[in-house]
Amino acid sequence: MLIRVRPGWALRESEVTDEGLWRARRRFLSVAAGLAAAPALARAASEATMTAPLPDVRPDPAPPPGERPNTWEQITRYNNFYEFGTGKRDPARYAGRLRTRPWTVVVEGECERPGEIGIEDILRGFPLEERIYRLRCVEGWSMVIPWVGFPLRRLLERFRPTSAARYVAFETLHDPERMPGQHRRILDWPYREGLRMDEAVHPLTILAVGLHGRVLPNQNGAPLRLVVPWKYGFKSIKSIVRIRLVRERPPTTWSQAAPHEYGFYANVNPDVPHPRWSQRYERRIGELRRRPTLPFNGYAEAVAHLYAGMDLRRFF
Ligand SMILES: Nc1nc2c(c(=O)[nH]1)N[C@H]1C(S)=C(S)[C@@H](COP(=O)(O)O)O[C@H]1N2
Ligand SMILES: [Mo]
Repeated sequence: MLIRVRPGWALRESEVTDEGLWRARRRFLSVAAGLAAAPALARAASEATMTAPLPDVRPDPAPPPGERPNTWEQITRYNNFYEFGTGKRDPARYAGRLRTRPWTVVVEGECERPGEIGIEDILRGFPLEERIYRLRCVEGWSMVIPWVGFPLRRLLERFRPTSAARYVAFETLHDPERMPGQHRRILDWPYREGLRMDEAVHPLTILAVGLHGRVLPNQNGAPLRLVVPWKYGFKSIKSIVRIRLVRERPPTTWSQAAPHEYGFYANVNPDVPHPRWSQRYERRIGELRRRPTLPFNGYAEAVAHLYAGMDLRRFF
């Protein structure tokens, strides 16, 4: 969040009378005092919203060079999570009520051992790693987020996918009592996403259970959300309760709602504009300047081969 304060020294002396000058100085001093107190206050306020630390997190061995993660405050107060409202500040306000214990994820479909797994077993069962990733929203803003999670493929392995499993489909919890945004039919609930199997088992694809070394806050998709860093943010489905291994490409929420605007792949691509705006530039939350958007969100070296020979304008 940007707070704009007109600095006292911006007043030119010729603008003010003696009395005015005195008032301007006094204003300057109180603004300066306010600014000095601000970081401490902000720290206290943001500590109040912080979740518990996660133990035993292996640090990211390859953080993106030259990137500084966004703050806790920025990452947890500016969100898209339509189950709690369409405003960017709605999730921080309203997601707190969602109880994420107990929580069970069903894994079913084309696998030898369909079943379910509870969030406590997930937390115990997979070594947690930090992954500092860029997140690029289709709307044109971006952040750098230090996720805590583990590769999705580690979870899928446990259920033994068969060779018939060519895609993975994901669903968010559907419970309008706990997710009041679902009382409104703005989307076809539950929120659904999908990946091709090779995308799902790619080592960059993770399930996140935390950020900034702490338990994932509800507004960011607790207790378990997908993160696919080379795709637009909407692919990173939150608060997952069902994972289905399937033969056919599964329907996904945004490509169903507006098929001309959102495709199944949704790879970040500055060369393919959204029909209503360009995707060439992005604005990092907390900055004023625009940055050029990178192909595959900067992860081309790791993932471009997955799409060799595909027309990325057609398969957007
Ligand atoms: N269930 C669900 N998942 C969702 C969304 C949503 O509305 N519902 N929004 C998506 C969009 S558009 C973005 S940009 C990211 C935002 O993640 P963040 O709030 O953790 O930054 O979540 C994605 N996952
Ligand atoms: Mo997004």
